[in-house]
Amino acid sequence: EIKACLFDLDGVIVDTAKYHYIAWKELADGLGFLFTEQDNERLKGVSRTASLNILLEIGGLTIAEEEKAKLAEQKNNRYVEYIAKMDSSEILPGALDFLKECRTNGIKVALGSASKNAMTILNNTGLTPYFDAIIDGTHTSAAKPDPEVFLLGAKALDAAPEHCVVFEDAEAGIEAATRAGMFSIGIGSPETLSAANIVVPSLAHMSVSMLKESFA
Ligand code: B16
Ligand code: MG
Repeated sequence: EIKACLFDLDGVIVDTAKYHYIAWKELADGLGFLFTEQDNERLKGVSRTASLNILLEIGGLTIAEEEKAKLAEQKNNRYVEYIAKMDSSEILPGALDFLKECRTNGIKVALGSASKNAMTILNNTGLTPYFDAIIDGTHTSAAKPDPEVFLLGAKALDAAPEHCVVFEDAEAGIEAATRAGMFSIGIGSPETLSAANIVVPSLAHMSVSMLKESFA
């Protein structure tokens, strides 16, 4: 029986990956190296600090910890400027309808995001009222693939992990769901998300009846 659905934010509900990419690219430009869209794939679902470390590895740079903190802040300031302009038009196809459909069918809904900017994004897109619980990067101490974010979500909804379904676009997120003992639905391509229980291209391809069939 499905009692709760837990949703990743970036790449599942909204496409903020493009803003993360532009902000990281600007940082790389400033540091004097090229950062491509392909490089950016490695940053999806990964925390800010871990993302910076991957970026610096790509640029072949070794940088002191205090300097790293400044660079992460610089990137975040740019990212915050971009997401400040977001509105409901940036909700991904099918996402809002599916959130509503879950609740109509008595399934509770939680956010499970690595982002420390999740509340800004939810408020700007008008999505905050559609969640029964919100767990983001400000509540967690361990990043995905650690299961913490989803376990906290399940706890907030008072649902046991075996009654929870996770929707994720990143490999690290699918691993986190599996480690939490939850059913996982990959949003994206089956090649990158092969560890998920099932994979669909987007939430526009998902319904509660389909979910119940695959969960059974
Ligand atoms: P912030 P998600 C993740 O969000 C993003 O996918 C990832 O690219 C980003 O680095 C991470 O949040 C941290 O975000 O810098 O805003 O705290 O996919 O877990 O919703
Ligand atoms: Mg994501």
